[in-house]
This record gives sequence, structure tokens and C-alpha cells, in this order.
Amino acid sequence: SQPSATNIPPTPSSPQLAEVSAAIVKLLKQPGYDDGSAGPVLVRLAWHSAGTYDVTTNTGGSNGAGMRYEKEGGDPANAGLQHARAFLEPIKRQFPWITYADLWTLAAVVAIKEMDGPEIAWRGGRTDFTDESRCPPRGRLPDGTKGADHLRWIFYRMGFNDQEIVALSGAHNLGRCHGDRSGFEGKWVNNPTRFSNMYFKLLRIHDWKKKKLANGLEQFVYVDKDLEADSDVDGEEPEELMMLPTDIALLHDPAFRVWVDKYAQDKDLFFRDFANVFAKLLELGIRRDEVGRVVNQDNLDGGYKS
Ligand code: DDH
Repeated sequence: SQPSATNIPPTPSSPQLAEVSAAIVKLLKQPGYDDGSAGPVLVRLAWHSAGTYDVTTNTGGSNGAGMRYEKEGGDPANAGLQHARAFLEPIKRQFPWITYADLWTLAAVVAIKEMDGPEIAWRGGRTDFTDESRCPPRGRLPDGTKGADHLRWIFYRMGFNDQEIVALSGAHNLGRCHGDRSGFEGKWVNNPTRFSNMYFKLLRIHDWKKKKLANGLEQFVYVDKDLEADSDVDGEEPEELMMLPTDIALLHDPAFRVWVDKYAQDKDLFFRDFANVFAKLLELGIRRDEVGRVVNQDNLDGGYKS
């Protein structure tokens, strides 16, 4: 049975969504792709779909799945996310009743849990735009070359505070940078498909050195000296870890630093705060009635209404 107009949007424990979630779990393993998992790029898809929110105009956010259109999908900040959308396409075909906007956000929540991360509250009912007229303008997502002022400018616009900015940034425990997508190169932690607070620990303990890439971008790197010594023996290249300038900004800004320290020392606190702030991210711009149905009046297309 599929959800209908009179139904409250399914919750993750409902039988329909349990099937979709199980299908997402199955597709996470992608032996030929990156570090063997679609998980990190799916998390980034959900974040970029929601991170366009502007609290003063109440525009943007995960409702609509506007990234399917060139106007939003073609934002250079979204380079590479076509891979995430392609991973989910067979699931959309298998369960046509779920909207793209719900599928993209649900996939991130399922992936984070599956990668040993916290359980994140998720509610369905998002609708899909049927043209690009309501897509947010480009340029609302953060720029990794910048500093603390930029982070506040971007994330305060979404309605987040300093603690929430740091908690959200902990998602960089996952995945990597790709030269052909963002221009940056490398991963933040040694195991980029396991969710943890390692990002905060490494940020604090290492002496991050600026490195200029061939394309002119600057990032910060650290090469483990022990690994380097080991590699002489077994002939393996030591893997260089990286941080973006925006990651390093968390370390040097006193108000951000308080939370970097707390999250490095207390994994449970980080997991709790991350679960709360990621759930909040996915709900930005979504208005619901008292039973949880999405009631965004500017967007009545698609979804669970037929
Ligand atoms: Fe991020 N991120 N992110 N990020 N992000 C990149 C990769 C991933 C910034 C820049 C980049 C968040 C915040 C910021 C993930 C999740 C989240 C890449 C590399 C850049 C650049 C892209 C590529 O080359 O493929 C900046 C700047 C910020 C900031 O200013 C705070 C947040 C809030 C999240 C989140 O999920 C809550 C994930 C996951 C990835 C790894 C993607 C992959 O393909 O692997």
C-alpha cells in the first residue's frame, strides 16, 4: 500500500519506509566507487539540498528537490552530486510514490546510521518542484576557501548558531574532496566511511600545514610520520590527510574552538548534537500542520496527494 492524500507522511518505522530504507542500505556498498561506499556523497546531497535555506525570505531548503534542475544542480558548489542522485535513481523507480526530496533526505539519515553514526529524526511529506522557478539562487552554499566570518554569514542565514555550525561541520568525518569536483584533494580522516568524532580530534592534535595545489587552491595537510616510516618498509604511499581553510577556521575562532574541544573529547555529546542539528537542517523551510503534513502553500505539486 502506498501513502495517500489523507495519510500522515510515513515515518521511518512505517512498513513502506522500512522497505525504502532497506533498499538504501543495500546500495550503500559500491566497491568501485571512492572508498567503497555511496554513503558520504549521499550525506552531501541531503546537506546541499537543505543548505540553501534563507530564514529571512523563507526560501530554499530540502523541499522541492530543485537540484534536479540546471538552475540549482548546475551551481558549481553542487559539482559531483549527480553521482549521488544517480545512485538513488533505481530506488525512485522501485518506489515511485516517494518524492525525490524525501528520498534524498532519508538516504542521508539511513547512510549515517549505517556508517555507525547516530539515529536522526526524519519526517516525510516533502514535495518535488515541477519546474525550476522556485529553485533558490546559486551561491548560498559555503565556500571552502574562506574563514570564520563567511561561515557565520552563510550558516546564520540558515538560522544556525556557533555550536550548530561546529556540530554540522563534523560531517567531514565522512568522505573526501575530489579534484574534479571542488578542486580540493583528499580525505579528512583515515576511515572516511565510518561516522565518528575523529575529525575534531585530528583537527586539534595535528600541526596542519598550508599546501598550495597545482590549481592554485590552498588546503591544509598532515602526513603521519609513523605511517611514512612504515611505508618505507612495505612500499605503500603514506596517506595525506587534509583540512579545508573553513575547517581550520573552527580551530582558530575562539567561539567555535570551545565546541571543537568539547566534541573531540566527548563522542556522545557530538552524536547527540549532530543528530539534533542534522534533523533541524532537513526541516528548514518546511511548514507542517498539527499532524505533520507539509503545508507549504507555495508548493503543492507532486508528493503524497494523488
Ligand atoms: Fe562539506 N565539503 N563543507 N559538509 N561535505 C565537501 C565534502 C563533503 C564544505 C566544503 C566541502 C558541510 C560543510 C562544509 C560533506 C558534508 C558536509 C567538499 C569536497 C567540500 C569542498 C567536495 C568534493 O570535491 O567532492 C564547506 C566549505 C563547509 C562549511 O563551510 C562548513 C556540512 C555542514 C556537511 C553536512 O553533511 C552536515 C560530506 C559528507 C562530504 C564528502 C562528500 C563525498 O563525496 O565524499
